[in-house]
Amino acid sequence: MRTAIAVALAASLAWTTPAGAGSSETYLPDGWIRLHPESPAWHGDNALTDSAETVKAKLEKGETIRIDLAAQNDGNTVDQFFMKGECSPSRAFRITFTTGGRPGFTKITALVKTGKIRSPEIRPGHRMNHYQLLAKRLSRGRSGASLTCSVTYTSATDSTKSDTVIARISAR
Ligand SMILES: [Ca+2]
Repeated sequence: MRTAIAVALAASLAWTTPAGAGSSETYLPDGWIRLHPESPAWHGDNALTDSAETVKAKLEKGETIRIDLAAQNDGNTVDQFFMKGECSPSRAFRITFTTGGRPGFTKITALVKTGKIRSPEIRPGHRMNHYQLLAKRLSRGRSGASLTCSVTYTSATDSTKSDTVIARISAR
């Protein structure tokens, strides 16, 4: 009897609170980006437009720069974010996406391109920051060559909510 009541209650709750729709819950990924370690300040906090969340770097031949990627949950409920990275084609640079930190980084470039990176659950006001973009200028990269990478975070609950940060890399 107790089991039957519990099942009925669960069914009722499921019916009265459809996930993400028609409720007061809000979902909003807020992407951040920074040059590491030259510019410790994040760009893009509370910004949802490209111009406010773009970093630029010029690289010498053989030079590699690390760009840190993060996203804060600016919604009012727990959410997960999908992350997708896209870069314009260029033979002048090698782009690698990584995750981790100590004791080392793991390359996840192919997975980032698919957009199937899914964060753990993030509470409101908290953020994920375990991804990096590494850009290396190759020896064949001529001066003036450039490419642009965009990284988009999308709410796993409400796919209409997303935010994109941008890195513009050029050869000095
Ligand atoms: Ca942002």
